[in-house]
Amino acid sequence: MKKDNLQKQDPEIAGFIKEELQRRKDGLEMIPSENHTSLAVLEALGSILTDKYSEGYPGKRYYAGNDIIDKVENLAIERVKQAFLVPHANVQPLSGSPANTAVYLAVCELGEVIMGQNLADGGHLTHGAKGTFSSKFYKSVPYYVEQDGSIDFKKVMKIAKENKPKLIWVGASAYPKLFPFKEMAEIADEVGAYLVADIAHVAGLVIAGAHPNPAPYVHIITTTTHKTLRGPRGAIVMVTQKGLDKDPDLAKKIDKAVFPAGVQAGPHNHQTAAIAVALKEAMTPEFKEYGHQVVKNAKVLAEALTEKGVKIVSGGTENHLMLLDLTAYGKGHGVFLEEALERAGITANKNTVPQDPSSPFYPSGVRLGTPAITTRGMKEKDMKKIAEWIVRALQEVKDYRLLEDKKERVLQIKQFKKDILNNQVLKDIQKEIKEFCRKFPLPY
Ligand code: DSN
Repeated sequence: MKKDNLQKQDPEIAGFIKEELQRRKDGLEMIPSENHTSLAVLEALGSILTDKYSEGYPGKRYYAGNDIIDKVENLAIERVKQAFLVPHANVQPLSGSPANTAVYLAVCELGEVIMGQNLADGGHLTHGAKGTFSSKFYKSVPYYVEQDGSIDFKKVMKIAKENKPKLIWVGASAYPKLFPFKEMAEIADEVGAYLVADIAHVAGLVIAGAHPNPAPYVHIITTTTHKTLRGPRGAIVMVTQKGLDKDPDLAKKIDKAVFPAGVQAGPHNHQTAAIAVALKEAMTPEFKEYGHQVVKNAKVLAEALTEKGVKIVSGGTENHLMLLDLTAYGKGHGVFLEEALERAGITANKNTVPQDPSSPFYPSGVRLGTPAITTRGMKEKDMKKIAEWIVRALQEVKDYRLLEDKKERVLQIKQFKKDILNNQVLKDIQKEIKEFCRKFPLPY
């Protein structure tokens, strides 16, 4: 196949892709749920497999012409089983939220009680957050994280015993500690609930051996494939042996909830192929080293920030991410630091901290992660440099205070974004980061 077709046929889109590539080259991607995929993954993702309809599962398709697609999907499934040590996998969910929706459809009746980590305490929207389908269709009873960033399992047990949930989630989007599979299993088993581990954030670390595998403790595992796993956008639902022991039909129920009775029809075969490629990469010794380096880097970054007086939720990190607690600079300060970091060439995201005095729209923290910068080859000494840049950026915005009045606040942020464009210190940092990034090429 000839190259440069996009440039000739649609230079506008081709131009935007080049711009985005340049943005990534010049800056540090530190949103913990993002990464840089390999060229092999991108090739599979951009392949002709996207053209094929294949509703159903290998050997049982609704359309003809799927013999090759069956081979792709079967290989992806086998690799999931090998990587996570599970007896059943569905690789068709288009992304994380549909995967989690399929789990509800498989094991819960409408209105039944479910439990998940509170959204503002790092949980995910689909784990029962207010205003989402998961709290409208089910009775959501959240559990909370203490101010020091830990979970009090006695309190969780009490909530579970009082409410008798059908399903409990373990795993979160902004939790800097190892996910407590064992502790949550004791609670779920006590009340007879299905325990589902959402390991979207740490799936790559699990395969690398840098985070415990939930398989022995939970009944179901869900994950996206594009975070620490470093694959394409997509998701997987797995059923463990413990899950099959609890309910021998669980695998069938999950498959049916994905298709045909649930969340989607035709799978994205190009995506399935790219997931398979990512899983093969993730089972190499190089990836094992990568996973451990991600965690080492995060720990060094958290320590360096702490030394410079930045407060980190739970005092550090045990995984790939950390939460900067900015409550000392007033409510909702994450808004200011996120913007300052972006201007300086560091992409991170504003985030709530446990028991945040503000709201998820104006949170009081910033979430930082090391998966993408580790993919570029950055190591411990580089983390110390990054900590210095973050602290310099923080100095520039630490005196801003978010206004209480909602209308005034919108105007304030608009003006702040304009003003910050002219901040010379942030411009200097951006230049330094751009220069620094040249030593760390992207995989593409
Ligand atoms: N949106 C993903 C994240 O950033 O963590 C999943 O919640």
